[in-house]
Order: sequence, then C-alpha cells, then structure tokens
Amino acid sequence: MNKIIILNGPNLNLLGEREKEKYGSITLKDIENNCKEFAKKNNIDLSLFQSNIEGELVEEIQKARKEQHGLIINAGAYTHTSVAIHDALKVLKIPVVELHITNIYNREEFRHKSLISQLATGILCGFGTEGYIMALQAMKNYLKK
Ligand code: CA2
Repeated sequence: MNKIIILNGPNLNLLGEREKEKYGSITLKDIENNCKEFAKKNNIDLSLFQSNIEGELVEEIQKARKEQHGLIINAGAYTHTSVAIHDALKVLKIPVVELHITNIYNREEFRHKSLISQLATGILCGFGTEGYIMALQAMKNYLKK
C-alpha cells in the first residue's frame, strides 16, 4: 500500500473562515475528510499534517524521508520564503507534488517565486480546494510507474 503525506503550511487552518472568494468556503477539516475518503477508495495509507510553524513542517519532511512513498505540500506563504523547507525537501528521494489552491502566478509578484518548485516532481495550482484530490490522483499515478 502506498503511503502518502499531505502537508499544509501557515494559515491554511483558516480555510473556509475568511477570504472565501479566494480560497473557497470549505474548511481544512472538509478537505482532509475528502482526501481520507479518496485514500480509502484508492488503497492509499494517507497522513495529514498542518502547522503554522516552519520548523514543525521541516520535521515532518525529514520524517517523510523514511516513512512515506510520496509527499504533497501546500507550504502556504513559506513557499515564497523558506530556505529551511527548500533544504529539507532537497534531501528527500521520494516524489513531491507542490500544491496551491490559487494560481500563484496571477497574484502579487511576491508569490511568483517558489523555493519549492525546483525540487518538485510536479506542480498543481489554481484549481481551488479540489486540487488536493487532483494532487493525490497525480501522486497515485506517478507511484504506479
Ligand atoms: O494558493 C495557495 O494555496 C497558497 O499556498 C495559500 C497561501 C498563500 O500565502 C500562497 O501564496 C498561496 C495562504 C494561505 C492562507 O489561507 C487562508 C485561508 C483563509 C483565510 C485566510 C488565509
């Protein structure tokens, strides 16, 4: 059974509560439940983790090195700033999907730079919260190869 982890970074715990026009009206809990349902149907051993703290995300990435077959990450604003997350991902040998709810390239210029993209197997952005299921499907297909 494939083991996949989805990591969510800062402020994504607020999904569905504010900025609904941008990020949609479903909560992180709803997204997690949808992902769990997809995982169950597709025989995936899924782990989910959200933190507002950069170091906690780094620790999860380090753990994933030995424990997971694939990692999906929406690093939130750390996407654009975190050398620590970049360095942690660099050590990984498992496939990485970089995920964003919004299209970071049609937003403010400071969001156009990602320190993760260079290390990602693939990137998914702009499809709203459905992107989480799309990313799981993409990872599942990739792991089958
Ligand atoms: O589009 C994405 O998924 C982002 O990773 C979301 C981050 C943003 O900093 C990235 O540039 C793109 C922000 C997540 C904040 O989420 C909120 C949700 C509801 C209310 C307030 C913030």
